[in-house]
Amino acid sequence: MKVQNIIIIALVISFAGCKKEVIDNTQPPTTIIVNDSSDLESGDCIEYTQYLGQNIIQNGSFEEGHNLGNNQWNVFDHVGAWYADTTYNDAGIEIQKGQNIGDLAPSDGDSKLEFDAHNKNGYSASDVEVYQVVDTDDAEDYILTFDYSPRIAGNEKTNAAEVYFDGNLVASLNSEVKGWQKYTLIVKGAGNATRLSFKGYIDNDTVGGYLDNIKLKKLMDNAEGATESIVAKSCVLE
Ligand SMILES: [Ca+2]
Ligand SMILES: [Ca+2]
Repeated sequence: MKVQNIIIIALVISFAGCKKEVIDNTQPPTTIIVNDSSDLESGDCIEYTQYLGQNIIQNGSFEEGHNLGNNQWNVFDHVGAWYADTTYNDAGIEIQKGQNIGDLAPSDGDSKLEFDAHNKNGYSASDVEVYQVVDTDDAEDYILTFDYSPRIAGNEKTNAAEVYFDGNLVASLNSEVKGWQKYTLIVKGAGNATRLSFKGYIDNDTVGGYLDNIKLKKLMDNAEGATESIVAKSCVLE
């Protein structure tokens, strides 16, 4: 195992009532064992090194699965491992490629997804549910990260979207201010064929939220099998 890099993020997990091994990021590392949270009060936080497994999302940046040229867009039934669920809405997946298309550069690479796709290529509606099925370890924790931005400023509904993991709503996305926002969520693995989906709010006006840079990584108990580590922060929430 080789720890390749360290990313600093603020990862907030409630650990009330749990045992947690705490390792700070000094060299040499010091280890503190918190046997219980009885001496911690609401609002108290600790930082520790969290090891992560490899990213298991395929094509999470939407760079593959289409043959778009620079500053082109189109609507697809699937792009790589991402598929449109037409039982939600009769909409395909719109991908925009280029740094100067759709009034916002991608947050990663050259391509991004727009939730409110154009109703073309045979689709009658425009707001898409896009999903990917991944294999996760049942009941294990994973960190889900992605970037979201509205396309339209000053509209309280048209950019809205929801995120579901294994059928559970895990985030509601909306904003009236254009610009990428990074989301970091902890989700629970649900075994083989776990479904991750993103649903655009149905108004079918062909403009809506943008999505890019989706990753899903297992929270590892220790460095064995990990591919990177982050400095995480746990706080007593209640
Ligand atoms: Ca991208
Ligand atoms: Ca819309």
